[in-house]
Amino acid sequence: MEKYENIKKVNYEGVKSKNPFSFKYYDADRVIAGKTMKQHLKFAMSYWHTLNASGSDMFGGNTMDKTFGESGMKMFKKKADFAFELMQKLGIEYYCFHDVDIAPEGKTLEESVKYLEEITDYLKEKQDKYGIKLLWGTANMFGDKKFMSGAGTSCNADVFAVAAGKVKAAIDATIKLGGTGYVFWGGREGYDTLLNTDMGLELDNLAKLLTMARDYGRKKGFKGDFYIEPKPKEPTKHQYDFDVATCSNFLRKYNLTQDFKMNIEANHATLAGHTFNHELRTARINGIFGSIDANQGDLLLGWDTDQFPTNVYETTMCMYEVLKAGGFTNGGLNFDAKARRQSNTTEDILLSYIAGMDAFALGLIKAAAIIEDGRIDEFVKNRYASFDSGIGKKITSGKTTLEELSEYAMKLENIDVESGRQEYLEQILNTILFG
Ligand code: XUL
Ligand code: CO
Repeated sequence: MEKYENIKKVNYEGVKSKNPFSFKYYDADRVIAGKTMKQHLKFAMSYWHTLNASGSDMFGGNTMDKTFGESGMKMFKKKADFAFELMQKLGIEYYCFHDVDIAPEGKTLEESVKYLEEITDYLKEKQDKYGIKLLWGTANMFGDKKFMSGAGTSCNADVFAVAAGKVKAAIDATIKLGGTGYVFWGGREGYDTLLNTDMGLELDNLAKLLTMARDYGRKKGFKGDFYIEPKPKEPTKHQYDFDVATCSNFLRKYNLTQDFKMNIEANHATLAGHTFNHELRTARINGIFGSIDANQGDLLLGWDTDQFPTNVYETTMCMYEVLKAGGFTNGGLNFDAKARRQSNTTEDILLSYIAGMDAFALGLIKAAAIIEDGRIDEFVKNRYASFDSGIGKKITSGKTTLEELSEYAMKLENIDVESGRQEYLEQILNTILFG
């Protein structure tokens, strides 16, 4: 990695600019639908991809060096120095981390917690100096070999206890740094074969871990949101937190809906066979929309590629859902994304963030334009107009019975269902996107 001193501030220069190190759409203080772009988008840097991912894959080693020529705690301090300079140069005001992203791992939990305390002192100073905030924290409970059968769903009670200890320390770190969220991504909480799995016990135990985390956090004064991050597969064949609908059912069963919302990741949505906006919509209508892990997958590949998001159709429909949900409260847009293995320079990190931030800025502009234009919302409203009065109104307000509906239906002849007009609506979307 190059020295951060070489990174220059990235400014908004507009679409005509040919300067690769400028924003073409992201104009932080521009007001869209009543708020600045910065307030709407709440961009966050993911520590793991940006400071740690080094380009290795199943077939080859690192293509990037992110050690800063150091090791141990010294290296992690250098990473922090770089991270805060990078965020400042990009105008990113939030970041997210796992415990192991920010500090060395000790041989015991006790040793790891000591390192975490030392580095969070350092990060706190940096936050104050740079005016940068923590969006959310989490604990990595999937990397170490003891987590091979899961953490909260492990078959081994000692592993469950270590997981609980890690969650406690990561919640402490999150509170200390003023984070407004705490994430549970299901790591290896799932199974590879039911032949060796007690699914009922595993899910009950997972709920116990989440409940204890909630109780501990609240006791310590944490007022932010707890999040579950749905993902259907990878690393296990079947992850329990399959998608938003599955997680919603889990939260209801275990009485956790008051404190837990969804952290929705685009690439996880497509792995589940859904669109990103399907997942966002499902969360919105269930009152559990919380935060976003912004990235994109490759539909020709069957795994979690965590690419920087550049697909403007997706960012537009995402921001449409965010606007309709009333915007972020404790959540934000965390770039859970990494530069490709072949994009292996410091410049590529900057260019990746610029591309992702611009794609979301453009998505926000276009989403606001769709709402302002009104034709799509109006179409949907009119499509269901039969529920606004008469028998339809009786159905939606719960004031009818099967008998009454049957009697009503007996008298009906030739029912014409309105055209869905999909192509017409897609054409409207294109004219708004491309002018
Ligand atoms: C894994 C993933 C994680 C979570 C945090 O697919 O998305 O990085 O976001 O643990
Ligand atoms: Co994620």
